[in-house]
Order: sequence, then C-alpha cells, then structure tokens
Amino acid sequence: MKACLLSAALLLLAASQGRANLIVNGSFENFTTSGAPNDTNFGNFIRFFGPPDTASNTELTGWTITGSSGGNPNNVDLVNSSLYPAFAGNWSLDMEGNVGASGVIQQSFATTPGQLYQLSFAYGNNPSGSGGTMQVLVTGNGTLLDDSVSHNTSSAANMNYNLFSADFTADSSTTTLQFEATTNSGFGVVLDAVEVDPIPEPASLTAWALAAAGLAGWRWRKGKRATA
Ligand SMILES: [Ca+2]
Repeated sequence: MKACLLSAALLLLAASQGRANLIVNGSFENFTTSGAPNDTNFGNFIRFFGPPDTASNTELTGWTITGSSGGNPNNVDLVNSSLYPAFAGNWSLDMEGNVGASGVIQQSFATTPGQLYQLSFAYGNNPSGSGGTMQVLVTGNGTLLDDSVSHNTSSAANMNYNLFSADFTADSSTTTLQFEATTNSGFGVVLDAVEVDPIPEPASLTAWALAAAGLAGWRWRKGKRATA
C-alpha cells in the first residue's frame, strides 16, 4: 500500500514536471534544406522563403512559412548560435529575413474544446539591428489570443531573452499558433523555445495533492519509526 502510494505520487509528480509540449520543433533545431527557391544556406544562418517566393515552405520541421505581410516577401532567418546565442539548443529564428521581409510562420495542433492551455516562448532581437515587433496569434473557431511583443535590448554578448507566457481556452479540435513580424528592418524579433502545454484540470491537481499528502504521511511515519 505504501509502495503503491509512493509510486502513484512519483508518477503524478513526473507528469506534472514533464510538460507535454504540443508544439513540434518549438526550439527550431530540426529543418531540411533543398536550396532555391525554398532556402539559401549562409552557413551560420539559413534563410527560408515563403510566399510570394514559394507557395508555402515546410522546411522548418513542424512549421509552415505562409501568408504574407503587407506584400513584402515572407522569409525568416534560422540563426546558429555561432552568430548570436539561441535561448535553447543551437538555433533560434529571426522573424525578419531580408530587409523588407516580415516573416509569418504557423503551426496547428490538436486541442480539446474547453481545455485551458499555456503558450510560452523566449524572445530577444537580432543584435545587428535596433529591435523588432511580432504579433502572436492563436486561433480556433475564433481568435483565442492576440498579443504583440517587442524587443530591442539584445547584444551578441547578452541576448537578454524575455519569457512570454499567456493562457488560452481551446474552442475547437484544432488550434493554430501564428507568429508574424510587424516590423521589416531585416533584423527582427528572435524567437525560441515555443511551447503549448495543457494546464491540468482542478481534478488532477486534487489527485496530485492527495498523492503528495500520502507521500508526506508515509515519510512522516517512516521517520517516526526510524527515531522510535
Ligand atoms: Ca533553439
């Protein structure tokens, strides 16, 4: 019984700590390259082109570079840490590629209507420029989250990444997350570590609390026996 309670508590603890990220390749570590017109590989960064240069581009695994922004060419730069440090792993995404480009990327994922989710990501700005702004949009049947972030304090020595976090409630079985640069200097918001995690229902929190209480009780009794 004690072992059983202990296992249950540990399992629940592991589940609460191991966040179930619904976003594929949220750290932008995985990609393919095929050359023009989809990408240009500069070595320490790769420029991925979307519309109007290509119909859409899925070379950035999990993501679609799509849409357009004000008629500008849509492209983003995947930047290696050798140029400036990523927040996680070796790569981060500059939302503005060419001068004049305002990148638009999106990813859809399965959701449960009525379930609460947390979107989080890290953002800085390409230190070669003077800062950038990006729209953050989450849509299901309707708009679930519409926000904007700006950043202008990054340097190659200290990217000074900020962490964004906001909740939304799904209203359909598929939800789409979209990031769109709204500035186009060619040195935009740097994006990394994108996550969407379901927020546990109060019922599972109660189960966790009960299991944790059981574990505490077991430890207390064990301690009491040891000192007796
Ligand atoms: Ca990364």
